[in-house]
Amino acid sequence: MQHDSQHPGFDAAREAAAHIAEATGVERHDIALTLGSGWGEAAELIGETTHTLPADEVPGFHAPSVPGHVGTIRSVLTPAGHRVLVLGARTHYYEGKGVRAVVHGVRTAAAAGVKTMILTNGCGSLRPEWGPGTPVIVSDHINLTAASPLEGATFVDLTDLYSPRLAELARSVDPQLPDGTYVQLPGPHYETPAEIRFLRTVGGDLVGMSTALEAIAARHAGMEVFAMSLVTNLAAGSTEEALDHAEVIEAGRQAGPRISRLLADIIAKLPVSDS
Ligand code: 8IG
Repeated sequence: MQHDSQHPGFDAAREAAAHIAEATGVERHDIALTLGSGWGEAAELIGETTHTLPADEVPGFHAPSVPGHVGTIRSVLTPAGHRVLVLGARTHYYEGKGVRAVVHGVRTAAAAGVKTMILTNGCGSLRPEWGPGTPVIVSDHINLTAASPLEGATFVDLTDLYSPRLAELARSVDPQLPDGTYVQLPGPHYETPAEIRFLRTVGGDLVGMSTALEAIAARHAGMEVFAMSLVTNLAAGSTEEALDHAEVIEAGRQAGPRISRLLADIIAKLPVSDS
């Protein structure tokens, strides 16, 4: 798809990308990776971090407001020679800064030359057989935010939004990886048990507060999208217990080494572009 660089939000992204190029000395990045809840350590195994920038020093980025989220932007060099832009600072829709702020990282990645956008998240599971610690490939989404990162008459095809090619590549690393449909809700509250029954009925497998809006913006910016969720909790009403954020952080800690290895292996298998 043609990169729609006239769309609102891309000027800010170009400014951020210019800052990153200047501060890291890396003119173009090949891959970008957004780290969600539980994925914080994943960048360590991918390669050598050559530069770390505090997120709030890069134009348009904000330090994250949630404990367990990482507030840096890193440039990582992989053994295969990929330059990976690791976005540790994600702005969530529930922060109320607007959808442009939510997708600024994704657009900055596109402006930095990125062709492959990898989105990760922590989420609730609508399937009892996918308990905390289960990594799941996102194969489709249902966007229930009632928002879009696209402004005006910007019609973008979302068939195959989540690249089947990259999902297949991930499965060549781990054939056991399940895939599912991710539902994005605005949050910040978790769901009621009735809402979870509703989401199962309409075809959701996973539920969270990120990723769908970013994936749409990534496709619009012309990038190939791969998304992976880490189940950190069974969705509301699935067990007797209440949901709390400490459980989310704990599931991430326990699954950390496995999902980090997984991501590193997937990235290692991506072809290195010659541009
Ligand atoms: I981590 O159960 C995480 N994020 N909406 N519901 C929603 N978001 C989440 C959940 C969850 N777990």
